[in-house]
Amino acid sequence: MKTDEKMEKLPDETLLKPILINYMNEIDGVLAVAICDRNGFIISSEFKQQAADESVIGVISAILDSYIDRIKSEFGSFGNFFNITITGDKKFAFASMGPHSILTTVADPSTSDVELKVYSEHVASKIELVLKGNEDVSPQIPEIIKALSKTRGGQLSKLEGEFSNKLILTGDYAVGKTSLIRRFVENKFEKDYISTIGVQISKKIVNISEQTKMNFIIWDIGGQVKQMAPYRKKFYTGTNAAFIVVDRTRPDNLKSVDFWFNDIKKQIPKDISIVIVGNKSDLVDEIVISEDDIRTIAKEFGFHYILTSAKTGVGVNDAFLYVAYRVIEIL
Ligand code: G3D
Ligand code: MG
Repeated sequence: MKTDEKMEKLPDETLLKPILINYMNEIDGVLAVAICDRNGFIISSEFKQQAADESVIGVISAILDSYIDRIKSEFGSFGNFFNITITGDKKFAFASMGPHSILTTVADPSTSDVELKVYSEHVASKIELVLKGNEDVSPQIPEIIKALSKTRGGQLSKLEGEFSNKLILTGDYAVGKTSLIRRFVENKFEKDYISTIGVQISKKIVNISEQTKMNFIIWDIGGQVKQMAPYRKKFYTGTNAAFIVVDRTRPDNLKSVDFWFNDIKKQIPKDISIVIVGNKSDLVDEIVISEDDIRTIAKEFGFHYILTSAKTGVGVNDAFLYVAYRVIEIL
């Protein structure tokens, strides 16, 4: 591993560092974090004070070197993955959410696996966005991630199995429902278009862990579904989770949360996982619905929210992964 090469090719390090530092400080047991490319070259790293020991980077390098070949053969250059290994008296978590990088986290062995997984997938998604050239990636960890990381008593083993999740996207016309789905299903992509009912169904299988698959069946409501009563039932039947998508640049759009929530409740008697998705967050100058506004209404209704941009990809993986985890818990 050539750690000495890291400074030369690092135009993005000023954007990466705050993300790493924020992440490291969020979980007590984390001692060090490093971003490598898919060949194992270290792009950026950070250490907690008590672990400010250059030997840690040596250990990361050594472990990654032996791990990289396995990653390449198992996942190719594109597959996302997450893995935890215990070596000596340290826990190592590896997460990759795209072709550019692998996030390695070195933690105390007592650190919760779920916490490591949920946070490092989130952070690895952000790093990919930065490496793709996005400059407006916030280092803040959204509350949705914090809430998720506390679930399951820290045990990933409880997640084993193959799961199916019918997720519906609700929200007014042109808030970005179709764009969010496109962004999420991007690489592995199968879709059926059922034009007769004005609804588009997309599928995507996500490997939650080596033992766990989530089969997303995503229903995209057409603009006319609001009026087409006979089709609404079909749209809602068997749903496990819903997004209520809001366009943050439209002054009155937050009011529609009430409409869509009531609509969901009328059609689906059981409790399902609902997330308010505050979309078009990239349009900074046009935003009229603040995070505070969304947080307040989410609290009122008792569900979580996330800020996204289908355009840049910010928050999109988080939104979908959140419902994946929640649905596994509910099932
Ligand atoms: P809908 O499926 O909810 O009706 P669409 O919405 O996904 O069709 O999106 C409506 C418009 O908003 C589209 O623009 C789309 O490109 C845009 N859009 C969706 N999400 C975002 C986002 O996060 N940021 C920005 N800047 N634009 C977004 P057009 O111009 O094609 O109508
Ligand atoms: Mg649409």
